[in-house]
Amino acid sequence: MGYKGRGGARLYKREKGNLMPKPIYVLNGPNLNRLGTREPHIYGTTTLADVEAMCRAEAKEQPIEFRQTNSETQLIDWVHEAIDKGSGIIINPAAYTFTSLALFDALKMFPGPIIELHISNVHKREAYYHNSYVSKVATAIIIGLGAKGYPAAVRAMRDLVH
Ligand code: DHK
Repeated sequence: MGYKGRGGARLYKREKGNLMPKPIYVLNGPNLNRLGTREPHIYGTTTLADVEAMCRAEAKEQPIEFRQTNSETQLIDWVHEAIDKGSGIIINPAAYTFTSLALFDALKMFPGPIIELHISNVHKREAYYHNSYVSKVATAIIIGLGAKGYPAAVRAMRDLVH
């Protein structure tokens, strides 16, 4: 078994008598719905729908919940949902990474592995992108691999939750 910290035993749910892996939650924050046309020199031209397809292909039989919101409240509510129904969280909180103590507090309650993801290398960018609240609770961080960071995160998370 991979991930032993934070109570890894919460990875499966019983469905019709069978043990089914709980889904990995892939959560995306504000403005990522504009991926593909949003500042392509920074974020590339891959759309969020393309990213979802790449994640589902990499996940294979592992169920995933792939979501995006511009709302901080909605993002926190999905973290709460994952606490009860998920095995792992991959999260690109976008700008909320650097502003939201509330999101940080929500993620602190998650008993499974958390991978923080950023498409761009935020450490090569403006200083207001340098202090991540989420990094303080993340198991691992993937930064600067572009859209390809997402399937890489799914591959890593599959190892952590199996
Ligand atoms: C996306 C954003 O929207 C920015 O606020 C972050 C992140 C960087 C990304 O690179 O995926 O700072």
